[in-house]
Amino acid sequence: MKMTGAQILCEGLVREGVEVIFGFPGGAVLALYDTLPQYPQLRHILVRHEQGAAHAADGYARATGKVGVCMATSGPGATNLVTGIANAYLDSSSIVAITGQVARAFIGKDAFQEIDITGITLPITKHNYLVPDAGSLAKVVKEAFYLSRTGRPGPILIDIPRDVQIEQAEFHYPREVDLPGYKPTLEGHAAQIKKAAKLINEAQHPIILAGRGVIISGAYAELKQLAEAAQIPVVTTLLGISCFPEGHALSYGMVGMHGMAYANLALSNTDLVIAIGMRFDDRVTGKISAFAPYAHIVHIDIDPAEIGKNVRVDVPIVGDVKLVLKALNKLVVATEHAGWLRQLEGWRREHPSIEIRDSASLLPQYVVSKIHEATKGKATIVTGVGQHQMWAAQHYCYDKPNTLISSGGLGAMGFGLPAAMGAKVGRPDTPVWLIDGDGSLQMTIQELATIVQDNIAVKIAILNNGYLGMVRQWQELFYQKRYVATPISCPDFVKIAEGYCLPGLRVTHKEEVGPAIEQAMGHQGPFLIDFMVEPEENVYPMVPPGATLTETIEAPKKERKAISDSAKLPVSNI
Ligand SMILES: Cc1ncc(C[n+]2csc(CCOP(=O)(O)OP(=O)(O)O)c2C)c(N)n1
Ligand SMILES: [Mg+2]
Repeated sequence: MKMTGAQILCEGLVREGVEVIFGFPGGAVLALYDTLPQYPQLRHILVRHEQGAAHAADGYARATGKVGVCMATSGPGATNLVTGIANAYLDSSSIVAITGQVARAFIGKDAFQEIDITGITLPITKHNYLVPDAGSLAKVVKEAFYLSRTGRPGPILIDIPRDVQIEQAEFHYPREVDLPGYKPTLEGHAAQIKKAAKLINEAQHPIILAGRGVIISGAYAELKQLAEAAQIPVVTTLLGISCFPEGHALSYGMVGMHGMAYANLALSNTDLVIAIGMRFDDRVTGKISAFAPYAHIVHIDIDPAEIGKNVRVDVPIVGDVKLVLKALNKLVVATEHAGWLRQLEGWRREHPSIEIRDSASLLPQYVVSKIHEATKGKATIVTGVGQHQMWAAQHYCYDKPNTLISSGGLGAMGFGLPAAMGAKVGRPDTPVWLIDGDGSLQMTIQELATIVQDNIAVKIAILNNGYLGMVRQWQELFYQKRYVATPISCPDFVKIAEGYCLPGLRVTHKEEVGPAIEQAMGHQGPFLIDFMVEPEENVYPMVPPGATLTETIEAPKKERKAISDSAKLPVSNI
């Protein structure tokens, strides 16, 4: 049967199980938009900026485990997607971005709104396509979705010239993909798994360091089985949070720059790191040469490129985390590590790390803990980037699988609101709370209009400190309090909410926190609360950039003191 390119695309999307497209129209996608009403199964959500479309697709993908889809016109529409695509790339999120392109005859002529978006996104996509003709489109769509969700997930971009969208071609949707060069290894190598099991069975002080790969592969039960059988403590990366219940006796929380001091100590004293679905980001390792100095390292990851990239690995196992753990669990013998666990408990008592200090003022940590209390830990939490992101990671107890959605690798301010919108669309029956910063929210605040137009019931908690707080914290600690360009004004967020037609509240006192959260939860639609928190609160613990994980700065007991001037200057970017 003959169809237009636009119809072929839509048929493919339907066959791939797509239910929602986050998009924004323009000249080069007019034919696509004109075709959409023929496919009522495809819900289109009109964002207010294409960056929002990409982050929303990303949030949706992380919340559902499906592929998120975003769509934009050529030129500025396509370039506006770039941050969102990069974000999905660094956090291994499966999105397909569809862009319009100028007609084939105009490519290379600097035509109106012509941009080489496949060139631009080459380093930030798992793969991308410039579709040469309508006859190729079905195969491209099939491949794009397959590539995006299999192996190490990632973003795929499909750039479709506007004349291809109206060109007619015979429609055959392939049953299978034919990609001889792409065969992700799923089953781990048996001999390597055996070696890992031997190390695990012999270790005295082992630790599991789990990342988002556990969540992507859905290996919650297998991870729990391994930890419980051999009584191995579990620590996670930021994106690994919620891959293992934080209320579990073997859970020791997040590691790294703002990780728990006791977890960092455990990592620095272990004799075996079992790294699962994580990539040894510098925010996790601290000074790389001093990372886990006494340990053998087993590294399980689906992407062979991650093995040995940042740290030396003794036993690499390339494969899908769930399948590898299944095989590994058969070889691990039940053990007790009573002495080691006692040691960890001792460290936890000595370095409580996330105690909220007694204060009459409105502390951001307190707000997060109250959101946890009110939602009984059942919400999906989405964050912006900054101090509030770290407080959201530290002070909400993530007991349920896959309940934190945050921008890890790229650390993209502006991720929060659109990602929360995508997460809520993907999980309509789960409360979704956005914990955002006053700076971060201002980057994509226009998506308030989208959540109102589509009644996407995101609850928004702004931890409003009047600062680009995380940068201010670095200026306080490493630049002698020279607050250059970090005090930031904001609009009256409650009035802004009113302007966008959603209810909003301002909270300035501790006592108002609980009732305000209850009010937001009792409301059917989206709701915004502007929490005016302590302006110069810092995130602790903190491992200064370039320092080892044992050089943690902890929250000062009485007065806050900056670390000495001789401390290393930051070597990496915030
Ligand atoms: C797009 C982008 N620009 C700049 C930064 C650098 N940066 C990291 S955190 C931060 C401050 C965030 O401020 P806010 O959203 O108010 O959060 P807070 O730290 O105050 O909680 C900045 C500017 C970034 N991560 N992303
Ligand atoms: Mg702020």
